[in-house]
Amino acid sequence: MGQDAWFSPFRIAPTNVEAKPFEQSDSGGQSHPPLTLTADQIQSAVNDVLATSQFIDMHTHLYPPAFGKMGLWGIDQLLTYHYLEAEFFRYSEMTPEQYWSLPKAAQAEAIWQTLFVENSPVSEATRGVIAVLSAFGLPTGASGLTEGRAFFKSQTVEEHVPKVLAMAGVSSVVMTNDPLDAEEWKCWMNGVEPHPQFQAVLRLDRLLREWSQPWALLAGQGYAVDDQLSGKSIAEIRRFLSNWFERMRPVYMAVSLPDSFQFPEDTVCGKILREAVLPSCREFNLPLSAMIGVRRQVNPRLRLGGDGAGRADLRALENLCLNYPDNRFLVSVLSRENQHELCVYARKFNNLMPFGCWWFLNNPSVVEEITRERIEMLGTSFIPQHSDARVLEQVIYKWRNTRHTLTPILTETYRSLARDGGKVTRQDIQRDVHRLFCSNFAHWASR
Ligand code: FIX
Ligand code: ZN
Repeated sequence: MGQDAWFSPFRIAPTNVEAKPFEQSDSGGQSHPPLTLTADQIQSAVNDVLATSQFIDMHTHLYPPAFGKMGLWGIDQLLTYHYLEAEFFRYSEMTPEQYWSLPKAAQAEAIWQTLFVENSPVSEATRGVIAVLSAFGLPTGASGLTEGRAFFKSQTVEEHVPKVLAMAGVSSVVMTNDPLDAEEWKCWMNGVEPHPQFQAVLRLDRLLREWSQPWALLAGQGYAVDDQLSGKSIAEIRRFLSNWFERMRPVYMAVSLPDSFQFPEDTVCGKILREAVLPSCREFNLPLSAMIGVRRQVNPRLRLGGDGAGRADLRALENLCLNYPDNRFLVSVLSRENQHELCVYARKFNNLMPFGCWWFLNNPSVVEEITRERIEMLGTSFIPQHSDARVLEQVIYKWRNTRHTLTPILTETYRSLARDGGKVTRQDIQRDVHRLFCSNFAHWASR
């Protein structure tokens, strides 16, 4: 399949501009300029546009059915999401070691009992499960999981996937694809069929940050590389990236980076980034997504739930944007303290696109603060959110919450504009929502 076809889901219908009742005119066929909305009308127009617009989910950990067991869905997976596992250990006497020794179904039951039966599910992640159950008409206050399990068991994944994406108002999702993951490698090498609603991303964490391990894997696959990056190693890493570009047709390359990330830096990571990844991104015209500020395995006993966050020195980002003007950078920072700086840098460098409220920031209070700041400093030239969903049905609650949080923010933004004497029409709101949640990403990815 060619690049154009692969990109086709991004070319979703331009803003839907049909008139709503309060905008209809009795012009008798004559065309009038779009109706300027009053302060009262702005809220319902924002509400309606957000509710009816399709979004691109530009960073997830979801997979289409062809990836088999890699694609997580259903009640047991929802309950064993690592956000909930971390919360579970705050309430339960069970040790992580005891928990990990249980089969998945028993882990899910322990989490349901502790976080949903014995305590009120008021955190963002627990409310998410409630919202998903409720969206499918399943009981939210049951003492066990029988009904939920029966429901998900009766679904076929091929029908369930598009249904869930439609329920979430998401036209397509972007995956996270690591060619150095054994299971994922097998899927791609078996010639997995592209799915029209799932875009690939070439994820480079292992390659960039753990070179002492994957170099031998690459060597075993016929690439002339060594642990010191000597000889032809860099050229061979570029050949590896080129082969995976051809195989995956990714929409960007991506890496998550620690709070201690520095650039330039005389390290293996710095050298691979500078001499292999950045040139390859230019060669294939792909943006590089840098997710900065994760502190991996602060508490290894919690496994995936054991990562933390730290404030990063964003001069590394400044150096990247300044010295590589022909590269495009999609950037999310994990520390709340780095958000304002990120906006300042985006005002300096138009090869920088801030995106999402990542992970520990994806809570309404923090999303609200960050999104207001971004609108005030960048207008609509950023990407407000991605879901980071790991379990399919999470897109339902994550995108619902995003729409809910965005409604008052956009309403106030347009009311302020109207107060300042500006004219706001429904068409303006549609154009802006489309930019924020679709075309800013689509244009950036396919420029
Ligand atoms: O690195 C990432 O892409 C992170 O989003 C994940 O590793 C993290 O575990 C997560 O699920 C955050 O939402
Ligand atoms: Zn992620």
